[in-house]
Amino acid sequence: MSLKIRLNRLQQKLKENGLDAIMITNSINRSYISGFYGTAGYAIVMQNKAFLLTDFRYTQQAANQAQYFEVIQLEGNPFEKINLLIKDYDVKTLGFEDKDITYYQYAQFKEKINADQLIPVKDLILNLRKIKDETEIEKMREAAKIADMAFSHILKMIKPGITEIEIALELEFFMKKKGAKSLSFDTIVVSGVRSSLPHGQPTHKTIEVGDLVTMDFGCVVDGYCSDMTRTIGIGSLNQKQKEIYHIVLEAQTKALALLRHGKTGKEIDKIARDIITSYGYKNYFGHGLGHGVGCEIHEDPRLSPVGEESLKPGMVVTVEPGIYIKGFGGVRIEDMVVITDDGVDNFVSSTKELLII
Ligand SMILES: [Mn+2]
Repeated sequence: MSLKIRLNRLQQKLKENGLDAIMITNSINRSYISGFYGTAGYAIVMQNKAFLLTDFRYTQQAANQAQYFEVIQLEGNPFEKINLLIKDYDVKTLGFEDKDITYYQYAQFKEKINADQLIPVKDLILNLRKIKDETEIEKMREAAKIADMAFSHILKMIKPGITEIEIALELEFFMKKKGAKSLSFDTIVVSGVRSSLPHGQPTHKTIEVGDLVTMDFGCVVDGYCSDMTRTIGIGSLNQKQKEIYHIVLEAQTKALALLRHGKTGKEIDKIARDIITSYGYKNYFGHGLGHGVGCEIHEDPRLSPVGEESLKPGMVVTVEPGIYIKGFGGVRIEDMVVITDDGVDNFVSSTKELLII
């Protein structure tokens, strides 16, 4: 989808919501709508026009990237230029991103912006971002592919004696070498009893025979994140470790198989949760099944007991059940998929068979 279509979708929303204009301050939303990747500026979108106000450092870049926006250079007080636009285009109702700004900024807006009404828009643009277009999907597919390659690579390095931190650093180094701009989040590597920490940070603990090792990682390509988790065994695993692995795998596979548009996040979460519950591990799966991914690692929709939203083609979500037993260890398996017209397309291709290396 081109930037033009994104802009038009937003302008349509302005009409539906009775807004003459919206002032976009969130940098991710600003680049999503305009194509401008600079870190400072205001995008002001009206029903039939769009402006990007930024300072000298970025005006040239903005003119190149934000092809459907008129670029205005800011000097000093931004409110003078904003008020000029409000006056010239007779903007009475101006939407603003209430979830993005501080109380201080809001007070400034109220005092200095001359629109009749400042209207909070909540998740207006975030809601547009939920449905990914082909170009976004390709970027996420690439980011997932790099993570897949990193997993294959790390399997060759993991052996007793290597530390969690060394594994995490190697994953990160590898992904950056393959073209990732940054990491989607701080890489999680937890082993042995520490694998019961769903979001544990890697430590100097060494990997030992009999450990479960959970690795949760992802990278950013062209502004889009990937996310995957695999748990492996070292040397040999006991019956209970194998049991929880296979329960999590069954829950993950079943939820993926039944994931399709029209279902709610809550319904998909329940599929996985019911399986884990049926084996007696209800209280050991204490987080939601998955989340949307895009420019940010955690976006809507949520696949969780509170996910009321109906899923649609083009949404990209994770499916990541887990079982975590304090003092024993844990397992999580995570894929990232796009919802299609007839099911899902899985971006992650690393095996989910229990690997004991
Ligand atoms: Mn995730």
